[in-house]
Amino acid sequence: MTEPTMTLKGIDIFQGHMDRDKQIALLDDLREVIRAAPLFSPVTSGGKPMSVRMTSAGRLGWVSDRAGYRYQDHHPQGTAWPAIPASVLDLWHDLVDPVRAPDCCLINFYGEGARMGLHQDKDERDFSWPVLSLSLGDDGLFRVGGTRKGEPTASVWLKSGDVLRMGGAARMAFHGVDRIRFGSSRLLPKAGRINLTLRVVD
Ligand SMILES: O=C(O)CCC(=O)C(=O)O
Ligand SMILES: [Mn+2]
Repeated sequence: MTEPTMTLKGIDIFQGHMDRDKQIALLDDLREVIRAAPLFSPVTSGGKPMSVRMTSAGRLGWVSDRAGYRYQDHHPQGTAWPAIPASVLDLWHDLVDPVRAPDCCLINFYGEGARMGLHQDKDERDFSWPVLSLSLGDDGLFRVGGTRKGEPTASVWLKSGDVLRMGGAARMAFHGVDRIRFGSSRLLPKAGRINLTLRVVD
């Protein structure tokens, strides 16, 4: 059993869990996913553009547009989402469950100035499974609070190769990314940060 290198408000963090070769292999697989399911720029239900670009792999993908937030079985272009790469599933099976696979791998791309406000991951029907989050590329300042809005928060810089597991009470913790250090990593040729979240949806 792999032990976390630290915990932050109940979230298990595995710092440096993916070595450079694993990160490069993952990136190669993600390029194929993004070729089949291009990154798109979501808007909130109020029509406000989100600063991250995103896409998904798996049976279900997460989308947000004027009709609201939801999981659906196809990319906004109409095509089915590509399969979650085995290189990604391996990490899930290692750190979450050897048998059950996640339904969704949400892929967020943070360019210069992109961030993600404090939120809960609560569009899934089943909250009993952890969310596993993989960080690639530039450093991101991750903030986590409690399960209610306004509770004290704590922050950690997530680096390329770090893996985070939000399970138990921390499954419903508010969290977000305040900012990235654009250009801090040389993994992506044009800089930026990629975050993958693996989720059981239903
Ligand atoms: O980018 C991150 O580290 C977090 C992403 C996230 O919270 C989400 O996609 O729901
Ligand atoms: Mn989230």
